[in-house]
Amino acid sequence: MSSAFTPRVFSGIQPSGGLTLGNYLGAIKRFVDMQADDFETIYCMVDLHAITVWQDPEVLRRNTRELCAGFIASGIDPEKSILFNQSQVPEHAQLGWIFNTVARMGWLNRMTQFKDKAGKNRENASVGLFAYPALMAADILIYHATHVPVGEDQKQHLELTRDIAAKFNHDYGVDFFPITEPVIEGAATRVMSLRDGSKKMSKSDPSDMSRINMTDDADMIAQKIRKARTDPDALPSEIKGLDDRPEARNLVNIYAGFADLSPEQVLAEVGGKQFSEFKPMLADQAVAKLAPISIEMARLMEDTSEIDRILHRGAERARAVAAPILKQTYDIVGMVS
Ligand code: AQP
Repeated sequence: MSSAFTPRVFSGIQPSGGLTLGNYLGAIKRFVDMQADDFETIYCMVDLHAITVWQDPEVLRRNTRELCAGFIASGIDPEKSILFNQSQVPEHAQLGWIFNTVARMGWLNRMTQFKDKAGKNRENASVGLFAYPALMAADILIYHATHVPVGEDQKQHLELTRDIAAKFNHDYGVDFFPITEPVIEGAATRVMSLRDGSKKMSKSDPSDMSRINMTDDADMIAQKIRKARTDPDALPSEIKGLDDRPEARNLVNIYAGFADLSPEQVLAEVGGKQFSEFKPMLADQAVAKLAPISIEMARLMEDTSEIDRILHRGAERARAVAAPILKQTYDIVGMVS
């Protein structure tokens, strides 16, 4: 990557439902860590992405505000980081259109998230769902972001973002967009469903028992962990012992994510224990970390005017970065202004 670019972090989350433990460990917790490092940090509620699958307008409004509350309650400081919702910075959609002309059909056809989300009824999926990764590339590159913290499921979209930047630079003979670094780190980059260790934990899974929601109270968190699917064996002491045990591996990874340990370190501590002993330990960790966040989220949601003010101010700050980059892009492409 060219060193001409200022280190800048961008990432987003869809307000397509309530936040899950997957979003927390895979994304938000790491957003907070990067805020403390020497980066400019820009975090976004990607509402334009959310509507690629139909959303009830009232629910979308509530989810956007609740997501903002989740960011703040988890430790994102709206003074330090730029926090806003995507639709209020029109440069995202404008650059997204340019990238629709750069991305190739063949590239988008390979995206596994589209295949998973469109399911068998692909003919009936929205065009937006198909074009989603080009808009995601625009979300990142409209800020010349150099680092993007995400969960494992977004790896392919970030590779596409790099391909789009490289093709744009090549087609127009410039070195304008950075080749962004994905930051996929830690033990919990892919938190799995509590009911099925082969499926990603997701906000849109029909089973509420499959996930921990950031708004769940302490009793609910403990109950979901108690009922999480496992196997009858004790936990191994070595990581190899988790091979072919996806549910056991998932709970170990979640514990490691909360405790800021590696899975190896967790197994050194809990190897030999039965799940009847390990699950309460995990529940204690989860409740200690998540319950204060959910209480703070509820408090922030009591006065949404303060959230709206934060989003409005965040959008202004974001536009100040995005507008000159869009203008330069238009100049490069040949738009008369
Ligand atoms: N299970 C997960 N484990 C680790 N990271 C995860 N992320 C999501 N689920 C997990 C990360 O959270 C960020 C925001 O994701 P998103 O909400 O924008 O989209 P998604 O990945 O499609 O999340 P969901 O929960 O599965 O949403 P729905 O159900 O609406 O499709 C990303 O960094 C993602 O990697």
